[in-house]
Amino acid sequence: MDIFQKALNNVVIFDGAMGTQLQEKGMKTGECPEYLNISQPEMIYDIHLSYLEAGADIIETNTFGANRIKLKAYNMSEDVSFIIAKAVSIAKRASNGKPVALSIGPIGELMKPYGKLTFEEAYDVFKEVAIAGEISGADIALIETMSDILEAKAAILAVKENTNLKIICTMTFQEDGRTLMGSDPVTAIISLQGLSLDAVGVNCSTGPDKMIDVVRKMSKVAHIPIIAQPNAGMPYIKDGKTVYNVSPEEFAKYSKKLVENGASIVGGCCGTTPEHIKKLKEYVKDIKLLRNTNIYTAVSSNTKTVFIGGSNPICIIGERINPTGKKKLSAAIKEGDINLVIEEAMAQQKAGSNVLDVNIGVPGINEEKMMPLIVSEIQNVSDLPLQIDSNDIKAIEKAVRIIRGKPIINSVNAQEKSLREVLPIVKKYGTCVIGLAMGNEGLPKNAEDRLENAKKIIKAALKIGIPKEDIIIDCIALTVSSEQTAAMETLKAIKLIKSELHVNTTIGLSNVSYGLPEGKFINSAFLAMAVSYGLDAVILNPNNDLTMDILHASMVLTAKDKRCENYIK
Ligand code: HCS
Repeated sequence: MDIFQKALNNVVIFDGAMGTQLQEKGMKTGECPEYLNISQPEMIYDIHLSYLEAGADIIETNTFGANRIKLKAYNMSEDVSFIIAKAVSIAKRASNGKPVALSIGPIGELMKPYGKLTFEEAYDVFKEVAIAGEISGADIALIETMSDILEAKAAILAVKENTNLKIICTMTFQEDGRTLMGSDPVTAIISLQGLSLDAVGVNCSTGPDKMIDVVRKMSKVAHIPIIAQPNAGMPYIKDGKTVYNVSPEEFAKYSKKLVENGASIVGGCCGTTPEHIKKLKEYVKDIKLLRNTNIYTAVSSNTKTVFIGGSNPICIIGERINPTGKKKLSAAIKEGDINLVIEEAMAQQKAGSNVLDVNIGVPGINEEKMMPLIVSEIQNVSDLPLQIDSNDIKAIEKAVRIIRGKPIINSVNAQEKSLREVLPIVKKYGTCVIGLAMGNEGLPKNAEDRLENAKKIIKAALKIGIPKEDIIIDCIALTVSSEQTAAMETLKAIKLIKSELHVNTTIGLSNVSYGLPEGKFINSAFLAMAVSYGLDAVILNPNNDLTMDILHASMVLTAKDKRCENYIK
């Protein structure tokens, strides 16, 4: 049986450490661990065999550092495929039909802006590894010990776009409960699981005790099996040797807790031995697995997750990064000067936005090239999740591809062309999407029109496997100055769409007051009404104090501001 199927109901046992086992067996300091696949294949084979004898359902290859950048230190950059072929063949010979996971560790250099490595460079490094692994006969790509969710994303996409391997991804967390680049466990899951992973989780880190909390947090949001592979404690130096001091028995007790808290695939990382895996198996074999049934809508940046809908506060999406009607911003974007964009991003974050909409639609610019650059620059200064707002489908894809976190795509509508172009990108990158409730007939006339269009969007999205909770329907606020009943139709649509289709809703607020003096009064009153009709998110100018004050008051009145905390602030 496929181990991922098995992991839905039964605990799957992974093997334990490779690197520290090699040290144990005499690998010298400074020696290339992956070269041992060539120089001492029997040693690697014996390690695999001992883990299988201890009860592992799956073993991983000795290829953690087998990428061209890490192998450069040993003058072996050109030998990636050869080393991987050797490693996989040793593991397969030992595995006796059990699945073999290709270990894919971090590249060993930091990605921008923490280092110099670009997304595409990282992608190419992982692509070479993944292709070699598949050709050699690996069953699964195990992307492990990741500290940067963007490096993990580059690896996942490299595997997914170039092979048919199943994919597991594990992040590693520090004492403070975050990865080195600052992602917390929930944000890591939100950011990665939508990329069609088969399992996601945590490895290495600080020891099995501290991992329990990480797994508990992950299990509240993960919709795929969670894997946990802790170290045998924190390493320390004794008599010049690195030592891990969690005994097999103690390790197994913690592993049981890992399973009780949501992990369904467990194994070991640095410092663990076949003894640890044997004990672990004894302790976890009969535990009933937890199933996460929480349904929620969430978006993320590198360090933050924002939940949308339900009893969460209204999600405030700042609309200011948009050149429409802004001469200075248009000119700046056209000249490639992004200072104004950065200023807008920071001002909107300060004013209380939860998400930033990014629209750089200036005629004549190469949006496909500029959008990813601007998005990266914004992520360097702001930790808010982003919403990519463009008519250029290539620009959308280029941007969501390199974003750290789970963005929103703004937008898809009910027209065939839009559904056909946008939804596959939403699915592939696991983003949220704003579904504009309009279709072939142009602007909707009434609430029922909006409902029909929303239905079309949801149907098309579900058909290709996009979860309903990733769709946020924009109920389309139209100008009351041209059609006075328009506002009430939008409000009715919010209620109708929420009650009939059970999806989250949003509006682009400022349209409603277009053409009227003192638009802020109309906007604010309309927003208060929309909140009472069940609105979940709003796209607005957060720099308008009146609108923001009314929004916060509305959240108090609709019980969306727990203990009135935001209002009092
Ligand atoms: N699978 C690797 C992980 C190192 S963090 C090893 O050596 O066990």
